[in-house]
Amino acid sequence: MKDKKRYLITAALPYANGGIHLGHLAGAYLPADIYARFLRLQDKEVLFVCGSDEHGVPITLGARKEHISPKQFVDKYHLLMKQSFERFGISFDIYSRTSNEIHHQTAQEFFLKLYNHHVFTEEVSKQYYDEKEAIFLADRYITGTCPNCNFEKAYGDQCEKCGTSLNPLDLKHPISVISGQTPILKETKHWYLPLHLFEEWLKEWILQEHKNDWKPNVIGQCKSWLDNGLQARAMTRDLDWGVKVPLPDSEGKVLYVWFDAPIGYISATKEYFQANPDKGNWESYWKDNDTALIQFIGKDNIVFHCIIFPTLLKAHGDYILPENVPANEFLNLEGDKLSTSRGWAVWLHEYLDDMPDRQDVLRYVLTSTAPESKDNDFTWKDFQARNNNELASILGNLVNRAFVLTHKYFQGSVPPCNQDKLTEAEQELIQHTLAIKKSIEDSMARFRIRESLNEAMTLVRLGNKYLTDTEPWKKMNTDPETTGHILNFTLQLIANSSILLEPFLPDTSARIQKMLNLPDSFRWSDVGNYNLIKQGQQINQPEILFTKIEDDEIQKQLDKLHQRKQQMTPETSSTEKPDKAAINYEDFVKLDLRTGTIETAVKVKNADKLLQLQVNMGNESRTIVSGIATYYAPEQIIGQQVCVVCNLAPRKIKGIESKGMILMAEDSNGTLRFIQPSETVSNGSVVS
Ligand code: B3M
Ligand code: ZN
Repeated sequence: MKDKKRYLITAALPYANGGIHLGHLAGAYLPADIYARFLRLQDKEVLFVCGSDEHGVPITLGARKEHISPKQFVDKYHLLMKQSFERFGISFDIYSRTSNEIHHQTAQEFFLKLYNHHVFTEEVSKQYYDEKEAIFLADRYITGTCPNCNFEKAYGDQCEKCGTSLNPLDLKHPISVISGQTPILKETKHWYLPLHLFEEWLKEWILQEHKNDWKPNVIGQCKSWLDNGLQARAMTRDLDWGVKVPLPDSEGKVLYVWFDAPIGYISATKEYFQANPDKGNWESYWKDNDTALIQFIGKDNIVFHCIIFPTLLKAHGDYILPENVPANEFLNLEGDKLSTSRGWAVWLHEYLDDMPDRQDVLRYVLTSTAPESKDNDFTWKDFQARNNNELASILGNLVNRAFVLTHKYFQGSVPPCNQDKLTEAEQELIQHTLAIKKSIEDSMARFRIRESLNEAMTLVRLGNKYLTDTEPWKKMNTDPETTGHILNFTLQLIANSSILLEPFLPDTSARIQKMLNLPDSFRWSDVGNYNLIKQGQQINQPEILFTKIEDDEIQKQLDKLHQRKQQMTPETSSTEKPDKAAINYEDFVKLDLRTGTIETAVKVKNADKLLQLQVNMGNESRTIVSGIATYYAPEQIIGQQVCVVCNLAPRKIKGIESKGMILMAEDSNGTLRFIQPSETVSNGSVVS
């Protein structure tokens, strides 16, 4: 890529329908962040934008599932994602959202411009319609059998089994996701983007112009789309949640989410400069050929970013095109495909709760195993090994040894280094440092971020070897001058490493530089300079950069993963739980069900899940041991009225006689809640 004046870096706008998981991070956000930091370290003009994608069927279906409005739904997940990114240290200049007014305006203006230039074709066609719910069934509102592989749960827009992109009309046995009924066909009007008219241009632009600088996996996917021939695609939908189609007579129609979402990058840029007018203007980032637009995404977004969005930009005419779209492949988890619906995911917000000081460990592991050219696997064992054997034993160890020795022999004052008497090994190390710097620059330019990190770590490995070979601890008594020289050189090497590592491990790098007590942070151009720390400079006491991760911590994570998978499995099966055999009324009235009020609640010793309750049943107080401690804190339930099975034979639980059982409802994720009268009744009332 040619050097450009400024860089606009985008990372795919995540749907506000859940949290951020490790697959998201490895796919787009972490490489984008590393790239942005790398450019900033070189004093390039950079803007890094992202935000929540708050429209489309993933949102409306999600809201429906949680029984809240789409607005409440996106508010909740936008906040969760924004906070997770912040806590993790992803260095967005702005994290916006597509429900913002500025975005609606920008997307509508964009649509109108294309409409006025007659880019769209207007077509009336038959689409599936749910008569019971009175809505058209776009995209994921409809499932059916895939015409390609016969998978029975294919979506209207894609079969997740074979990956084929579909149209609802392609599905065999279509079913409405909302009512479960077979839909009818009904006419509706939409505006289509005639992608086939751009085919030749796209072939030239992607397969010729960019054949050498885009990643092979990206070129490969684009080629396959282009070889199969492109078809017109509807840019509007019959939905009531989204950006309204800005045309008369288009009531109930919104822009297709994949039309509006990429324009979100533009709106976010506008929003940034509205808030920071002194920093420049949004147009220079979107309309000046001296800006490189680099878009980081996961592989499932390739067609939208490499074919549809560029076609929209080209058709519009005012905008630059992406310079590169470095898409990553997928990250698997413990040998299995990540799946949020099956509970097979590691959530960033939970990781940060469990390991609040280990941001850089995750950055390191995800980068070392980045799925850059093929799918890759994240395992907790590998996470532990890379922390213990690489970060702690190699990087942590080098820094610790150099600092401890400098304090021990020179009271933390950097000893002199005789620059004229550098040994051959030392001169070679300086050459290596320069070569590594160059090699990282080359790798980063090709988005080989994993390789770049490995290169940076090579210098640290060489530093360890140097220290081990020169054995300064054996020389102090006889040759303090050489000892000082070696330690000075090692500290210089550590300072150089801290610059090389900054984009990858920003927190660690800052900690090292703080330990070195350096006032100003270094720039990329300082790499190769072995006189960064002045003789006599006082350094701070060493902090342990990486503590070892023990087996039990890893086991906890594995348990959590498996538990969640088990909890999530009933979600599909709970509604499908087989009906129990029929009973007579006589059987039912055998149950003595009554209401009672919880008067005291205490945790049962040595039993995480149990609470011992005293329940006032009107004419008596009963002791009941109940397995609800995971769902309720004792103080939370005092005074609550519940339903009790009174004639259940008494049972000893953990040595306590429990007389009765509290009735609970278990929801699809395994959470238990009390069954309660809608209004307070007298204790001992019969439930029937
Ligand atoms: N929200 C899909 C995703 O989260 C989509 C990306 C939009 S980028 C403009 O993978
Ligand atoms: Zn299929």
